[in-house]
Amino acid sequence: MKATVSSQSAQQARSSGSDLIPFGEIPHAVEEVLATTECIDVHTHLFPPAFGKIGLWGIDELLTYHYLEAEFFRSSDLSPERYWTLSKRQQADAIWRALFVENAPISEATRGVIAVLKAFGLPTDTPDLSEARSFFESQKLDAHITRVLKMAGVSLVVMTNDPLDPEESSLWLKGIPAHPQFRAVLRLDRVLKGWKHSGQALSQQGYQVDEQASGKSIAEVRRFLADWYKRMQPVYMAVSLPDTFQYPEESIGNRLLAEAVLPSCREFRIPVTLMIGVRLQVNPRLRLAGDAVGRADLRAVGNLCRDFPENRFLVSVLSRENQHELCVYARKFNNLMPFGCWWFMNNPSIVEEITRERIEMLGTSFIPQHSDARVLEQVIYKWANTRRTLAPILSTAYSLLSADGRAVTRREIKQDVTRLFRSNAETWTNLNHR
Ligand code: RAT
Ligand code: ZN
Repeated sequence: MKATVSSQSAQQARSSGSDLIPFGEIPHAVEEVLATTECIDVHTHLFPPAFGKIGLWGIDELLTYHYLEAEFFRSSDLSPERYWTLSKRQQADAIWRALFVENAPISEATRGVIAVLKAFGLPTDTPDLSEARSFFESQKLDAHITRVLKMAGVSLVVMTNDPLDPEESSLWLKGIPAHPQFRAVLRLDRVLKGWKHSGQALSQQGYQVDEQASGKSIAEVRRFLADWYKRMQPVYMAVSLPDTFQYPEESIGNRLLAEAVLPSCREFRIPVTLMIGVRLQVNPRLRLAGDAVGRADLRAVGNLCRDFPENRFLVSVLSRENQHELCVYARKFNNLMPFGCWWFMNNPSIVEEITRERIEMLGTSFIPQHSDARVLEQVIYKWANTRRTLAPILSTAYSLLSADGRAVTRREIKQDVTRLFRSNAETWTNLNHR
């Protein structure tokens, strides 16, 4: 990765001494740059209005976020089976009561709801949700999206789009109007991890594949990827992988990855995103909230980066124990871009640790965060938290640099934050080519 923006002007400013920041003013300068630099959210589960009900927003969705459902069952006697029979509104009421009224909402996910309510000037401590509900019900979605993204300091949102989800694929097949602030991602979990079913689904879409993915199946999967590439114009292809993921290893998924997905990514000049470390459904009673984490063997990442030097890999790992190793692999392979503090990692104490480690080992050559938002308004608190956590980390980095003998300029800070929040994503994906 090369430094991208305005390094010449930063050097000019440095040599004239005009823009140098006095030591004591570094924290303020960093905060100011973080607050005024819009970011690209490289992985979310958000959708623009054209996707209808698939796009989640509003107070009831915020409260029934699966991160909160997992916490709810720790503070309520209601069984999951009973909970799933309730309406969305009843579920939200039950969660509000258990986690926000009967207990102080001090966990990361509960504080997030409070921060969203506060951002809209709504009450944060009422026994019921009526005021919040009438506020959200009165919003027009298009304008609300624009407002929320502005409040979050997000200029562009990258979605997660599943070509084998019947509800979603029928929308794509009819044709979806492009939205200026959303970009697609071709998500391939079903194709790479459940060939038994997905092979049949591909057959139903007219591709001549067989159960073993043999014969002309690989060529047909490539045709499938090419058709969906044309339809979605995705900025990358993506898959989430279990902690047991190995490469090389003989499996249909690995063959499809090596012989279909990676060649297609090369052809379309887009990266592949690997999200590694999920232990699916350790408690199926909790449904979406029932997944856990396991430490992965990152030799697989090293092997892929080495064997496919013409491919670019965006990688996020779910286990805390894998984070340092990922940085080391990124130092060995410049076709590897670590990104985000994913899911169970997205807590301030862990984000802080991971981000310090990444800066110390990689400078600014990584993408520090994505929101993973499933409900629109979550971008408000998730990006506020990212900026809040990054501020002291960057201040410390520049203060150490200054103490070691080199003062920083405001432009250098701007350039670094722009690289972290935008340019790394822009140069790695085809975000700007549409
Ligand atoms: O963080 C989450 O919401 C998880 O449920 C997953 O969706 C994960 O982010 C993924 O994209 O697989
Ligand atoms: Zn996700």
